[in-house]
Amino acid sequence: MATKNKKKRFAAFINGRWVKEGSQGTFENINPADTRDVVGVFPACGPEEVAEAVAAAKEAYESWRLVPAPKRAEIIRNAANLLIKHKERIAQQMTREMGKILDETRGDVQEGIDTGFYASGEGRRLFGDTVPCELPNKFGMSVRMPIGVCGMITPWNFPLAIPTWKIFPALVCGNTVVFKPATDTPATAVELVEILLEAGLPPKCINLVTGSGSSVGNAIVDHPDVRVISFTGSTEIGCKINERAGAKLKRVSLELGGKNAQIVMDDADMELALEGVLWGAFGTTGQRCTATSRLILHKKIHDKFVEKLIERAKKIRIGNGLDPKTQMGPLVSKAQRENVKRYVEIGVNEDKAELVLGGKELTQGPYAHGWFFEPTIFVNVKPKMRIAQEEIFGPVLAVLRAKDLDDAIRILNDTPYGLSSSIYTRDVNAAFKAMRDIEAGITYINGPTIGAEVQLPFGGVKGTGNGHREASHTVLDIFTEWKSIYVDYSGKLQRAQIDVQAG
Ligand code: UN1
Repeated sequence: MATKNKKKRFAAFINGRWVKEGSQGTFENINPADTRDVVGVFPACGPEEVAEAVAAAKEAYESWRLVPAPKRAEIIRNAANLLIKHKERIAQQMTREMGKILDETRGDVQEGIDTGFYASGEGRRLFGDTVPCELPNKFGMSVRMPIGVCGMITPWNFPLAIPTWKIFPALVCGNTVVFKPATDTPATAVELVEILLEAGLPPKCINLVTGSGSSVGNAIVDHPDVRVISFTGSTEIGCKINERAGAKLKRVSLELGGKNAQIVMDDADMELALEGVLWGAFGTTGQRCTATSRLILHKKIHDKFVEKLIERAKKIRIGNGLDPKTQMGPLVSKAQRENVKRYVEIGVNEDKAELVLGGKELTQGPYAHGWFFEPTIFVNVKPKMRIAQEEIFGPVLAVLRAKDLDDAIRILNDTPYGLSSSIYTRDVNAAFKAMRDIEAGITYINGPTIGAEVQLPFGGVKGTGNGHREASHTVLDIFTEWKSIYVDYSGKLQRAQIDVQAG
């Protein structure tokens, strides 16, 4: 990796202009695989820039909402095509920016492309209802209306896909956007905004405000002209956002933490289940909201499965994600690695689980300058232990033992979260029982907990969110408001049934 590079300056995009200076100075974006490599220097913005961005988005809304939805959608389709064109370059930069391996950053861009095509299709649907009216010569329908300025606060683990989940459908619906990306991944955000502009989006419809959560995020959440807040990140921050925005009756969509589990029953295809958990737990270095952080094994296959799992996890090739041979990149930042280390200590000391693989940071040789950590497995984990309850967001897998299907589902449900889940079994009855009884927004049968597709709703129950679902057509419920319209073409006053028949 390059040790010397000229620090590239990046800009925020506010009120139709690229702005290099932030009112709070600048911040650096560092390559987590090699901290000597500075990806770029970004403006640290604050409430002033947010106010300007919101004013621009509010002004743009007045004309954007009147552009026919199929035309708005064409711009999003153009953006998806441009993402195809620039996929490789964006993926390379994303790996440098946040560490996950190239195959995964390509996948991240692909998810943005898929979202673009899906959302642009909605420009020719945006279905409402027409329904019969109870009076003659009267017509009833419901239509989806845009809401206004939407504040999008996005995480670093899917630096392109997650912003597109929010921004693309919001724009198709006729809203305008103020976008605050995570401070670990602002370069990908700049790419996305450039692409939207090149695709033909009127500039003031998208505003990119880089900077910290405390100065930019809070200002967006508090601004009275931001009508919708869409946030993906930790449950802790999500709850705070919900309180602040809830006090102003804003619409808030939250996609928060997970403690996702994979169940393996004694009749499962063991090889398939093994591949599933290796991918689910250690893919993206365990830094997906949907990552498998618990493995619930039927007691009959427990020991053998653990043995094979350790053997296979040992062989995972860790390194710089830009190297095509690498299977697992670094953690995104020092803070993230400290957090993972802290949880390993909790597992060993407080919880007294048995650490059977990994548990250490990698600091020597090729790992000397990055935030690398070994794939880590704990066994003898009990459901109430902290490492079985709390989101770790790293390559740490807690293995639990179950007596039977009911016990496995009970253990799976026994956390504050409910995002993704999985069961490996060949028994169709067990599979259907799991589909019904698992408390989660997503359940996979014979597949890992990661890998959601954009045409199905994405989100979770309990501590994972507040009931909204991104992706699919369900995302439209976040970014539109229903309006019911009655057209009376009788030419006379007609009273509704309740008023005519009263008394
Ligand atoms: C996330 O982890 O925040 O289902 C999103 C998946 C991806 C999206 C993950 N399509 O694994």
